[in-house]
Amino acid sequence: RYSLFPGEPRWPSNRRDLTYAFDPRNKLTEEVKTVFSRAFARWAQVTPLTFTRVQSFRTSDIFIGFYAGEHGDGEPFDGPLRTLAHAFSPPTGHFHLDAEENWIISSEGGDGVLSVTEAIDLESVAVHEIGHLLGLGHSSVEGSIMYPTITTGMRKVELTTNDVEGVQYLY
Ligand code: TQI
Ligand code: CA
Ligand code: ZN
Ligand code: ZN
Repeated sequence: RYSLFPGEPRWPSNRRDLTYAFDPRNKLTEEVKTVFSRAFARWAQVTPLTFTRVQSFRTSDIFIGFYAGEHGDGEPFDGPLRTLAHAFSPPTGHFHLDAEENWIISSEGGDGVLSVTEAIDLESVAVHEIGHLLGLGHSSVEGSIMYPTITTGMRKVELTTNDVEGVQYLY
């Protein structure tokens, strides 16, 4: 079963067209930014929400950045592995990733088994964290995107029925 945050926070009905921006200090490549756009598209497909990338980091709804260690929100990152990323419940929009992870971008249609150990698939984490940004907590259904486990080198990006039910309850 999916879960929600206490009080069931969600983006309000007058804010269904959401914008996102990357922290300009990160200087991310287009390849990395494309991974996030694919992750947002998976959620947009099953909800009335849209996600548009904008340039202005200050005025967007969702703020994405890679940071190392303490980065100003009292939830420091911890170097390789353990905590990989965190996202806050709506309508906060902060989505932070640990800059010290060995992030990898696996190809569409890859078999999900990579020889790189201790590497974390960026798109898999992005799809999971966007679930949190939209108001989903963790799911008890093994294999769902919101199930709280991920294996290094593993690609898990397809929403399951349970994830879709959760987000469609909210929106
Ligand atoms: N970060 C945790 C997570 O996103 C942060 C967290 C812990 C959390 N408990 C929470 C967020 C409750 C919201 C509600 O789950 S993490 C996974 C997992 C992490 C974990 O770095 O541990 C993924 C990041 F567990 F699902 F695999 C991404 Cl996919
Ligand atoms: Ca870490
Ligand atoms: Zn943070
Ligand atoms: Zn989580």
